[in-house]
Amino acid sequence: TGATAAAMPHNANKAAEYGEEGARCPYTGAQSTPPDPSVGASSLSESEANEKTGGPAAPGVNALDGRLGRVRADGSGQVLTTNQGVPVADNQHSLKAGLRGPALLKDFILREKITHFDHERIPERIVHARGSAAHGFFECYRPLTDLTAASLFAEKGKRTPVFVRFSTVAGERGSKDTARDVRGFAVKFYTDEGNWDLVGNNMPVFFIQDAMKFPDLVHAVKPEPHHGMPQAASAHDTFWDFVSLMPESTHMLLWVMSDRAIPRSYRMMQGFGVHTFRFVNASGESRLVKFHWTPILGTHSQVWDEAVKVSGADPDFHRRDLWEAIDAGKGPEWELGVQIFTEEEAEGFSFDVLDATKIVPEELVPIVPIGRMVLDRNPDNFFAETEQVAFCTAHVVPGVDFTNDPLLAGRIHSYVDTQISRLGGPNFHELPINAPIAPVHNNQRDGMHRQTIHRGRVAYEPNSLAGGCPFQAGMDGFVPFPEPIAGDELRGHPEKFAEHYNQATLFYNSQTDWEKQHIVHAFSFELSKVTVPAIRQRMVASLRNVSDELAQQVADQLGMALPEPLPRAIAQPPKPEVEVSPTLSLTARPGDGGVATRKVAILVAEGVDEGAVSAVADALMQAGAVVRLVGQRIGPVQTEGGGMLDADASLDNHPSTLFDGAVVPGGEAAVARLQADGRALEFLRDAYRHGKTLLGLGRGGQLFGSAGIAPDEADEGLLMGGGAPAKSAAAFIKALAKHRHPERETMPPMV
Ligand code: HDE
Repeated sequence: TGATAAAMPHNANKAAEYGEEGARCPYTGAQSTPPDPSVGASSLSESEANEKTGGPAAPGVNALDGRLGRVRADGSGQVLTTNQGVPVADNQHSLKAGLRGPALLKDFILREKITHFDHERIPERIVHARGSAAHGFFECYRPLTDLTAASLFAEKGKRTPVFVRFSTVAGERGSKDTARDVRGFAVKFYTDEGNWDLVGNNMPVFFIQDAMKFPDLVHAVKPEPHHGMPQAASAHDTFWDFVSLMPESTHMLLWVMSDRAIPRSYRMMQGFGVHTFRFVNASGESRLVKFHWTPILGTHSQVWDEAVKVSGADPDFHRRDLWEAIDAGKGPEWELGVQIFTEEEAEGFSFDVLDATKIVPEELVPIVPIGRMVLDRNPDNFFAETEQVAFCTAHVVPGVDFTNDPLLAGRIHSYVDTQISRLGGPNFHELPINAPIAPVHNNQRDGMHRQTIHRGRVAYEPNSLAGGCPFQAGMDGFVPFPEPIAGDELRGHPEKFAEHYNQATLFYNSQTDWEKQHIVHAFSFELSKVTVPAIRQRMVASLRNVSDELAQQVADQLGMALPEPLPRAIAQPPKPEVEVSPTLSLTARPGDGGVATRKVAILVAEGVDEGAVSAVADALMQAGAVVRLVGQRIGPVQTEGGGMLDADASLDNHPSTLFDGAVVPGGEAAVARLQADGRALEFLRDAYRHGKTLLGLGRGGQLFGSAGIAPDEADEGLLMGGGAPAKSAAAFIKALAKHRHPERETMPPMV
């Protein structure tokens, strides 16, 4: 029909009105066969029992994948339609009364398109607005039935699909990835007994002890309300005003001012459940539990100057990193570990395990690995999956229960509540990304955007008309742990909550020297942005209760005298069990020692030594690293021997902050060109200053001298190779696996 229509005037009776041939005919798009009604059809029907009954997926099979497949749509080879499935003839022009006349109200196609567009945005999350997510699975190492009835921990090798979203906290949806901030680490387990959301962070403690203070904390850290600044940053008056008046936040401040707050990658950070939870076994016995995710790649971070520069060079740095690694088949993996202890043990601790500003040191209760999580599939659609996923701390399964942590109590309410306005009603659990794999049957009905078509006339229980169905599961269902409660109704907190500094000191004293320096620098930087001197004073006074060494250095950096320590809430703080915990240093978890997915730049210019480039590139790629040839511009580069290389990145579009290491090959002419290019010198200076692994081959070494970088035998990450490039490459790979060489840092930087 398309061909015939194209040859004919749109309205044979009014041919003259349509002007020249071609202007008048709406049927200009390619015509194709009508859409296949089965593609993209959404079915949440209960009758598809095989899809909804769950059960352990076969190893290697993600049960969620099949379920989401039923709602995927793909327009390839399909005709364009309205939302009612009516084929659209012309997607270029609105309907007008005459070519130069007014658009017509009856153009339902235009109106539908624009109306839908007008409503494309939903409210962003009030916190954790910016995030990235991926699919994967959790695999249980061994049955944990003695500890918990949770079905995902029932058998060795059992796999449960997961969807995991990482996020920053303070920034808006379009803000940068590399802000100094806490990172969210939210895991949705689609277990065969319902969804369990473990909504954690990359730091094991929190700023506040009680949910009552959460809106205040968030209002303080978000952009200041009068002018909406600063974006995705805590370095401003209102944040420091609030936290300096809340000594309970001090321990968390130490974490946030450490390099934990500027991770190299989502793939290289730990995750923590933060609160103390409960495991409950089938006999109703309960143990207290803390959850820990440990990345196989180790814990690695950026340095501040680098994070600042990356935020300009690639605001999507972490999103891209996660996406590319999964795309390349090298998805990240974490081990899940638990600290298990009894209530009696907890009572003996010098701190309260219901206080989310405290950790349970590993020296006190070791971490036992119980399973692993692999992220192996990127979402198909950012909005449908990453944006619409709704994590709720209230989503627990039989075998997992809460404690009376007063921060957790507020969260159990908040997350469900926020989804109702964010996702537009109480049926957000039916969105494909949120729908459990386990069957859903109850008498909840109706509400905005209801998908399920409930059959029958019974929507109540007890009933006889439906044979009593759906019926209560009894002891097979979720039975809350019968914790005895005694006490008067009152507002207040337990005694141990009043000790605010012991673990901040523990954290500071457990860091390496360079980590301590980064903490000093972070406090100094953030407080230097505060405009009211009294806030700075108060914060430094508080730091005196953590460490005089820390407080003195920060005071020096701020050009102020050391104030008197802030009065403590309790005069005689309890003596902590553990005073140094080396596991709190980033260096405690160096990773698997490999360089897979690490990014390396090889600087090339006309006249580069091609043999050296290929020897190093081959060795790096064999080790799994990602190699980019960075030229003065992208495109072909003639080599010393007359060959051709293709520079796939340039000094402009790929500054050194986007790489983990850099190599400068020889080739006299190439080195001379780079010596005359300020961008190449800046590239090396930044890479050096940020502790990256560097290799100069042959004359390539001279470029370092031009950049002001002196050879240093003691620096393991600064290699000058005079011999065979392959041998130098091996040394480079070994140094790259160490991630960074912070020992070379000086304050102020000398390069
Ligand atoms: Fe959240 N938090 N939070 N939070 N949180 C939200 O829920 C809240 C807290 C965390 O990727 C919101 O769906 C309260 C601690 C993550 O979608 C909201 C309190 C921890 C995410 C909310 C806390 C977290 C959120 C905003 C104190 C670490 C992102 C949108 C009582 C254990 C989840 C949403 C995702 C998101 C409330 C404190 C982690 C408003 C009231 C402690 C990872 O419901």
